[in-house]
Amino acid sequence: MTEVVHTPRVFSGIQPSGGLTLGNYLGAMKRFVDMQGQGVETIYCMVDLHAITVWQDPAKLAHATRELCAGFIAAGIDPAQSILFNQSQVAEHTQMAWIFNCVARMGWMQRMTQFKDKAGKNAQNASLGLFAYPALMAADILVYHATHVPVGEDQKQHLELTRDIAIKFNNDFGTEFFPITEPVIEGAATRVMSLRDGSKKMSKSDPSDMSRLNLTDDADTIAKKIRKAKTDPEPLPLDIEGLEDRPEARNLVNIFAALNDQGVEDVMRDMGGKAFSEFKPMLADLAVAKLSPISGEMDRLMQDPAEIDRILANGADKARGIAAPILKKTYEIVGMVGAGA
Ligand code: AQP
Repeated sequence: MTEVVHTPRVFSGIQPSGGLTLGNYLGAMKRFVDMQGQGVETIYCMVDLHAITVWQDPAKLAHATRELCAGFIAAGIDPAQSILFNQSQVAEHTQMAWIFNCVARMGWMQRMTQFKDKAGKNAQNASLGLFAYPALMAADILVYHATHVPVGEDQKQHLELTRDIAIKFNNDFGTEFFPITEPVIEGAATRVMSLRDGSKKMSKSDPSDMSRLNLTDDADTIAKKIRKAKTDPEPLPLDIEGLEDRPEARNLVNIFAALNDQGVEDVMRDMGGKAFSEFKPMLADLAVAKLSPISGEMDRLMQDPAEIDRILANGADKARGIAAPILKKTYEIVGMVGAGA
């Protein structure tokens, strides 16, 4: 069999499960922007079907989807250069997910740490959708034959599962139809941690608003959250090695580096030895300078929700144009009558 070479294509998604956090911005969105305009097709999705794996108030879900779209555009995603849409408008995602539900094994899903974290002690009461989430995520990616997926570190396990699904499908059906997708996890902020607990990731759904910076926070709120961020009593160490075993200090330094487009070593060269009382206001100023223009632009875009809906519908049309033939071919490979017609 001749080896199939898949054209490079980037896909990634974010759940409209609440406001955007600094973790989503630095771990995902900022890197989505970097990948745009590099001569590779970029597809970015508001994954509303993933969001409903845990309860979402319908009105809030619609608002969060539009706000997320505004966030993408405010952060620098250009709907003329990237395909920008919400998942539920392209039915091919769920159709492909069913095929993958039948390829993935129960044991694979049971190993997923995100399910264990989100379901908590009450796994029997979690939705079936939360359990099957990684198969839908594999469908999101593979229904576009995406070869590269920029994500934060927390999504690594799900991407490995996507690769396992592609490999098993290809083996089962004797084909090389699906690419073996590469995760793109790089930079200082692939894992932004909670401001209240350096061992937990910063998350939209953390019950404490003080644990995260939201892209919609105003300057005073950002300064207050950073001032109150948990730290230890020691000043910053003199070098990067000194950050080991100091998760809160390491997190703030990582955030500074990522916001300032610097390496962690460079930040330590400039900031090593400073007390937190000196470093935190500098971090707050930097965060305000970088995030305020984004939140201002989000506000402006949210004044015209009809325009956002037009952008999403237009993006969905373009997305369907890629996904429909890939789904059709998948059905044909699986043996569904009528798929080849
Ligand atoms: N703390 C983080 N550090 C780095 N990257 C992060 N991402 C999320 N949190 C961090 C990245 O953001 C992208 C979108 O994530 P998502 O919204 O699909 O779901 P998530 O990873 O579960 O994010 P949240 O904020 O924790 O949402 P909830 O609370 O609803 O579960 C992904 O690329 C992710 O890596």
